[in-house]
Amino acid sequence: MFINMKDRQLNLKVVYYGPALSGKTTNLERIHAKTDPSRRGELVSLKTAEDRTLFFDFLQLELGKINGLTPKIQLYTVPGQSYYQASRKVVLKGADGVVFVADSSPRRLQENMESWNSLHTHLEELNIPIHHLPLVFQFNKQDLENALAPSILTRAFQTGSYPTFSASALEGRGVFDTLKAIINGVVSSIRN
Ligand SMILES: Nc1nc2c(ncn2[C@@H]2O[C@H](COP(=O)(O)OP(=O)(O)O)[C@@H](O)[C@H]2O)c(=O)[nH]1
Ligand SMILES: [Mg+2]
Repeated sequence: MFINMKDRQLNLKVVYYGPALSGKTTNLERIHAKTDPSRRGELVSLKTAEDRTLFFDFLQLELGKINGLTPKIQLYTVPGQSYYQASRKVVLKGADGVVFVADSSPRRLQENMESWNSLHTHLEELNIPIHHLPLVFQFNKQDLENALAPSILTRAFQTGSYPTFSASALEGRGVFDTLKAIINGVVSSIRN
């Protein structure tokens, strides 16, 4: 969080985290495509030649005023490939909230779990207590014929009290439900 008192702006950072290819970039592309251009910036993507996220994607949204401040939500994604450990940690720094984008494909369960564990490790290293951080789960790729049911994923991740959303970022389902939930979580944690 960063408050610029002069411009009465409140900058909030939300990070889309998850294994490689779970659909994090697709979420931001959907949000970008469906948000009024007057309320959003450009989608900035740093990609490799194979269209993979190299460092992060970035999208800024503007919300209605809160207590006289204009909140700007900055959405980031992390690169999922294991050799980008260090950049994942850098992107997480200063996060006010996290969306964990899980891949519902049964073949990706192991990668999901590794990514979920690495999130815990990074937050610990950054001294961010995970239980104080607003976090929302998205079970993406629910359109796949063999997608794992949300009840199975809920159990696998032991999501506890975290909000969970079924989604197909590809079809545009669940993307804004997820976004609204994390924004609500972040805004109410700041109010406290
Ligand atoms: N079937 C299906 N494919 C998806 C969905 N979301 C993303 N994808 C595909 O998964 C691949 C990786 O998506 P991307 O957003 O680049 O993943 P990232 O590595 O997490 O940023 C792309 O081919 C997407 O089109 C989804 O909801 N359903
Ligand atoms: Mg990506």
